[in-house]
Amino acid sequence: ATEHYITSSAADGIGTITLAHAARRNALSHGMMDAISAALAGFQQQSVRVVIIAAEPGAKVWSSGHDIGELPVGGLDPLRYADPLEHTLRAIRRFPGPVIAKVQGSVWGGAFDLVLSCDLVVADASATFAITPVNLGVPYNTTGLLHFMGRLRLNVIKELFFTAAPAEAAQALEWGVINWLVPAEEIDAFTLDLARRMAAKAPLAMAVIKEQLRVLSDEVPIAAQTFERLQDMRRLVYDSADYREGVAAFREKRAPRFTGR
Ligand code: KGJ
Ligand code: KGJ
Repeated sequence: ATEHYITSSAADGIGTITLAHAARRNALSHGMMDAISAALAGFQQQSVRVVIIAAEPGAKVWSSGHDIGELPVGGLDPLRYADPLEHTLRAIRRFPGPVIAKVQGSVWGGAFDLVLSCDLVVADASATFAITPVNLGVPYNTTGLLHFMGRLRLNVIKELFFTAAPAEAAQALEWGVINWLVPAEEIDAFTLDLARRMAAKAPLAMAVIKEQLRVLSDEVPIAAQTFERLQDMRRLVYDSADYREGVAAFREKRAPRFTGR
């Protein structure tokens, strides 16, 4: 297929990825994820120092999150290590320079995880953030929870996950999701200036500090048994009738009827 997912460009050490799949509201499909991962790999080849990930100007939805049409039903873990979305999150986290999310419009589900995987977040007042696995009956992955725990307080994480309600930009600023909340008419210039200032700094020191912070915040040691217990608990969820119902209800554009089974 020749679907067009993103545009990307690089100049003066700054790479920009623009999500450009409006028909699916920038859903994080396999195709979209491969495009972002390839753009990041290309930037690394070109010695890009700082990356900006944005949506197209005027987009009401920054990204609608995991492509729900690609969520597997029939006993498969929907958020595996090898999932294309997980691969892209790792590519962002391991990119050897700062990645800035420039957020205008609504951010849903896995796209919230993607935003938190960026190093800094600049947003305007149109930005909202929702994490929605309980709308679909998806057992969120442990790595993903750790991404939220690396940035937010437990009571905030719980409110976000348990309500699945979009948090407004001002709230997201207070909660620490956003570094800078700026007026819409200033966000492009502001973000570019921030990127330029970082792009002028020593790249090797920057890359190593980013990697040190990633390792220190990601690597939470737990016993093998404990991890396997969590995986078994998650399996009960993605094997459930409720998970199939949640995915079917989205496809059929109706409210899900959950039973707890
Ligand atoms: N995946 C697949 N297709 C999607 C998605 C998605 N996430 N979001 C939207 N689409 C499709 C719709 O099915 C429509 O298809 C089209 O994009 C426009 O959407 O009917 P079609 O044209 O064939 P829609 O809903 O008509 O657009 P809007 O009215 O502008 O609403 C935008 C919304 C983003 C509010 C809405 O599409 C929506 O609620 N999408 C789902 C948001 C969501 O819950 N995402 C989280 C997915 N879950 C996760 O990421 C994870 C990891 N999780 O654990 O749950
Ligand atoms: N180390 C050695 N000499 C210094 C330092 C320093 N950190 N800071 C100032 N000096 C010396 C200057 O070279 C001048 O020497 C004199 O002190 C007065 O400084 O020309 P000389 O008289 O022989 P200056 O720059 O004329 O004073 P001000 O104009 O008042 O400016 C003060 C500033 C603090 C803004 C400026 O000196 C400056 O930017 N200093 C460096 C600040 C800095 O980046 N420090 C962080 C160093 N790195 C670290 O601590 C670490 C651990 N690190 O990982 O990077």
